Formats: sequence, C-alpha cells, structure tokens
Amino acid sequence: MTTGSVAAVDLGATSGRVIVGRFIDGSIEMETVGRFLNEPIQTPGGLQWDLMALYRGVRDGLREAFRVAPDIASIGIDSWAVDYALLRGDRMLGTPFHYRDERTAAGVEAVHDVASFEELYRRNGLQFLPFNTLYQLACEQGVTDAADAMLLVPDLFAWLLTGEKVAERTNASTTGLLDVTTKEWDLELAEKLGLPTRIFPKLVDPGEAIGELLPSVAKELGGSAPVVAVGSHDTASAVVAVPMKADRAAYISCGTWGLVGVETREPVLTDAAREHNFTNEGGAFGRTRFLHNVMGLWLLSESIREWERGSDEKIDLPALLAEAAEVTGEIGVFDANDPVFMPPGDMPGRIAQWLSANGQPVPSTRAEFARSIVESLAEAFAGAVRTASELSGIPVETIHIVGGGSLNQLLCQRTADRAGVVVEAGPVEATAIGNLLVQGRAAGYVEGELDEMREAVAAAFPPKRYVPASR
Ligand code: LRH
Repeated sequence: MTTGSVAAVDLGATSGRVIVGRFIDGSIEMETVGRFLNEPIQTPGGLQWDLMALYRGVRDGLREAFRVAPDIASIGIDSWAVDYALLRGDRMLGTPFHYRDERTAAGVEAVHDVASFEELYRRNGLQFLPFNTLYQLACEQGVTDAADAMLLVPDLFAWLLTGEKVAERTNASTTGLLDVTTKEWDLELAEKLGLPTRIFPKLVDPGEAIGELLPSVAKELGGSAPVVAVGSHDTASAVVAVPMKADRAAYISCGTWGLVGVETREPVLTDAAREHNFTNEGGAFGRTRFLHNVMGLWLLSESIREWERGSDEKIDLPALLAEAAEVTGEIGVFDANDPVFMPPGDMPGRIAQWLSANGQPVPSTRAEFARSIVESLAEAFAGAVRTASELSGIPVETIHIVGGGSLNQLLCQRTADRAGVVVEAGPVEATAIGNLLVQGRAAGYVEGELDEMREAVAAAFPPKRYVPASR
C-alpha cells in the first residue's frame, strides 16, 4: 500500500502547527489544519512555556485533522529540544521552563564542579550551551528528588495524548545525559550529578509506536490513531528532509536558530571538535547531526518585537528585507554567536552596543539593522560550514538552507557569497516534512532509504539556487 495519511504536530519557539500529510503513490501533499501562537510567559519563577495553551492548540489541530482525514494512520510530534517537565505519577511538577530563562548559570557551575566540560564532551559529544538539560536539571534538586519521570516537550505531549512515558532518542541526545557512543542513558553521569536515575524513561527510536490515544482523548478528538515516535527533536526531523547528498553537502536549518552542520555516520569527538564547540546530536536512521548552533532569525524577530513594543505598528518583514537589500555603504558585522544575544530583550540596543564596542559602524535605521543582522548571520553561517567541513572531512559542494530562513532571499544570497559555495534553498517546511516522512515510512506509505527519501523531497519541493556573486 502506498497511499494514506498521517498527522504531524510541529511545535516551534514562536508557533505550532498541525499538518496532515497525504502520501499518494510516492508523492506527498500537505494540508495545515491547525496553527497557534506559542507565547512564553515571564513568571516570578522565570520564563516558562504556556504548556496548556499549546496543548489546547494541539488538540484543536488534531480534531481538525481527524475531520479532514478520518483514517490518519498515526500522529507524530516534534518540538524544540532540551526543555522538559518533571512528573510524579500522573502529575506534572510545575510548568516547563523556557531554555532562554537565565536561571541556568548556577546549574552550569554545579555540573562543571563535578564533571569538566572535557569529560562531558567525551561522554555526550554535545556543544556547550548553558541551557542543555543537564544544566537545567542541576537547578532543580528539590524537584528532581520528588520526581519519578522527566519528559522532554514532545514526549510530554505524547504522554498527555496516550498516557505513555517514553524518551525519543534524537531529542534525548540534546539533554547531555545520553551516552554519545552507546546511545543509551548515561546513568553513571546522572548519579554523579546527583540525579535520580528513575526519572529517565525508556528510549524509543523514530518510527517506533508510542501508544494509542487515551479513550477520553480519542472521544474528544473524534478519532483515534497511534502516536508514533519521529525525529522528535525538530532539527532531527528537518535534517531528514534536507534534499542533500550527505557526503558532499552542508545544511543550515534556519528558523529561530541557525543549525549549521553536516551529517556523519559516526560522532566526531576530537579535541578540535570540542574546541570549536561542535555538537554530535542523534539523527534519525542512526545518523549523527554534527553541527553548531548559530543565533538564527531570533536576532531579527526579537528586533522587530522591540520596534513594535508599545505601539500598534506591525512591521512588514518582506518590505524591511527589501529595504535592507538596498542599503549601501559600510555595514557593521557582529559575532552572531555571542551569548549576549541569547536572552529576550532590547536586541537592536545590544547589537548597537556590540558594534560600537568593536569599532564598527552602528546602524541608524531599521533597514540598516536588518542588513547588519543578515550580514552577521551569513558570516557566521559561512564560518560554521567551513569548520564543519574541516572537522568532519566532508567536502562541501552545496549548502542547503531549509526552514523559514530559506524564504529570506537576501540571507540565502549573502550566505552563498560569503561562503563562496552554491546555496540551495528549501523546503521551508522541512521539519514537518521530515516528521511526516518518518511516519509514512513506518506506515508503509514511503519506500526506500534516507537517500531516496531525500531525492523524493527534492523532486516534490525543487530548491531555489543561489550562486555566489564572485563566480
Ligand atoms: C531549534 C532547537 C535547536 C536547539 C534549540 C533549543 O528549534 O531545537 O536545535 O538547540 O531549539
């Protein structure tokens, strides 16, 4: 059988969607049946996700999915990485924190007192990011003591829908507590950090069934289907759908973050990889996502939020980018990897301060700020591609940009120019497509291995080509 439908729940840092994918003899059609905002909330305890609002959006979307496609074979859920809720039995012990909450500095210190970054890298292969789950958990001693399970965000939704508690492996690889070699929980490290080993649920791989919808949920949604694990880390799903030849290409999954790297068969755990702060995250189909986190479109969206604050004005992004493309004269380029840009707040102010402190021209108009952001991202992307290639030994003939950033023509062109490599842009919906493909394969609607799936993506969503200006 090669015809059938599945539903993808794709949760991003600013919005969530539910998408029905129909596989018809090798081709794939997508219909967005639910869309909702993701609006984190500052509480006295810190910056937190509005989990119940998201869950309402997920349920409304799935209800619509069952209405338009009553026979969906499965549901797959992906979201941003690292964040979690702790549970005791069937009670959540608090609302998940946002990874941009600044409480983790103390956690970093506590963890590094017990295990150096060198030791951690040998064990988990992860780049240092202050919000990696292990640092967050280190801030929550009293709560972890009371908990009997930790569920990452997509697994949390799977539990809400099915009652089953599991940990999908690609996302578990972002916690810092998964052994990069065995791909099992590193319980020895957990014990060393004073974390109860009982909180780490059974690991499942993309394609594995998690469970049927709870009867009460099925009744409310007007249908039933199993929840199936996908690359539940959104970046893992996106990389599945990069239409690349992995032995000679790099990818940039560009949304809130720019995840820049290559796909390898084995982790790269050299001193040089550690020194360049490159990560080895688990990919679907047993691959490794060897990449670096660059700040991404967050720089732009957070600037826009600042400009719109306190007024009714809505900034038109395409118009702003068109103006940015016309900016002439010297443009300041800042380090898009600088952690100073991580927390929410006045982004243009921080950019201006960085540029002025580093003797660079400071933008004076919004278009100039936008151009400075695009140039700085393109520079950071080009640098990270070069480093990924050197560290992995993979020659990069093409850079694929997928996700929202693939629609930003100025960014695609300037990345091609600064890297001196052809950029192929799209698909914009890579994450949802990767989610759907893994489910389609599990259901028997999609045939072939990863390479063939990527060829099918390229045929269904032909990428847009950007040739470097110097060529
Ligand atoms: C992108 C992403 C990224 C993580 C970050 C927390 O959405 O999952 O891969 O590093 O969010």
